[in-house]
Order: sequence, then C-alpha cells, then structure tokens
Amino acid sequence: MASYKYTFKVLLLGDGAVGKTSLVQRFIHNKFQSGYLMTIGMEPYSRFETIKDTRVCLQLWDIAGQDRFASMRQIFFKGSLGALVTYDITRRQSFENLDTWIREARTESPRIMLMLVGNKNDLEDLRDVSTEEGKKYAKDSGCIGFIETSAKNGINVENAFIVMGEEILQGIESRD
Ligand code: G3D
Ligand code: MG
Repeated sequence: MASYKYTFKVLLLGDGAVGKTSLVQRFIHNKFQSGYLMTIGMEPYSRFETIKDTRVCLQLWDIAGQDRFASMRQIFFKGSLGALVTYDITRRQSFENLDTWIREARTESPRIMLMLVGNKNDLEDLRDVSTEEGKKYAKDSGCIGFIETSAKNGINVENAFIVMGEEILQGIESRD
C-alpha cells in the first residue's frame, strides 16, 4: 500500500486548448492523444513521487470551462499549494491572458506557488511567444520558475510537475 507524508494539491490553469489536460495525461499515463480528449471535471489525478527522500502525493486538478463558475471555483482552489500557469507558445492571446489567471489564483489562494509553463514547444515553426518573453514574464510576475514543455513528445513534462513538487516541499519543510 502506498504511504506518503504529504498530499500537494496542484492546479492546471490557463486558457482553453493550451494543453492542460494533455500535460496531465502525459504525466499520469505517459501518453498523448490527439483529436478527442475528454474534458476532465473536478476529479483530481494523483501520482506518487519521492522528492528529496520524502514520499508525496501530487494531486493534479485540471480546470474545465465549467469550473469558472463561482461555486466550482471555490472547491477548485481550496487547499491548493501550487499551480502550473499554462499558455500555448503558438498562441499569443493565451500568453496575454496570463495576468487574469494569476490574479485569480492569488485572490483565491494567496500563498499559492506558481510555475509558468509554455506548452507546445514541439511546434517551433509556429512559435508566437519567444522563450525570453516567457522567462521575463515569469520573473516579473513572481513565478517560482519557467519551463517550456511538449505534452505531445513529453519534453520537460515530468520536470514541470516535479520542480513544482520540490518547491512546495521546500516551502513546507522550511516552515517547520
Ligand atoms: P486544454 O485542456 O488546455 O483545453 P488540451 O487543452 O489538452 O485539450 O489540448 C488542446 C489541443 O492541443 C489538443 O488538440 C491537443 O492534442 C493539442 N496539444 C496539447 N498539447 C500539445 C503539445 O504539446 N503539442 C502539440 N502539437 N499539440 C498539443 P486537438 O486537435 O486534439 O483538439
Ligand atoms: Mg482540458
């Protein structure tokens, strides 16, 4: 039986179609499915990880359109320790909407740790937001880190979630 010391509730935030569900599927099932992706409601996905000798449960909450209603939003944000704030590097509008996502996260969960994720970096030819812009935005908005990922080919997906877990763990253990 799995035993673990902590559960870390981590949210996936960002505009529709940036790849939030695909990132979760890649991390949990190590697969990518194009064309038909079921929208995940309020059911979280979990993966156990050993981070710095500590067994933790990374509990991932993927946001779907309906979660933007106020009553759902409260449940969604309640107890969240971190969020991957995600945009699509080929769609500038999804980058420009980050301010709104970050403001909402900080309103609902004032101490939440945010990691900026630029997804779809397999589509280099269609890139619309440079890596430098992403880096700068992460720094200016107080994110704990920035990473470019591809849910399609798996690049950096584990890294994104595990770095998030490491930062949360460090935050908790330095408080004890
Ligand atoms: P969302 O959960 O943020 O709404 P989805 O986004 O995970 O549903 O993904 C939206 C679309 O982007 C899907 O296309 C999905 O296959 C595609 N996608 C997600 N991540 C990547 C990626 O890293 N690279 C590429 N090239 N595409 C990606 P479809 O066509 O299935 O609707
Ligand atoms: Mg989705």
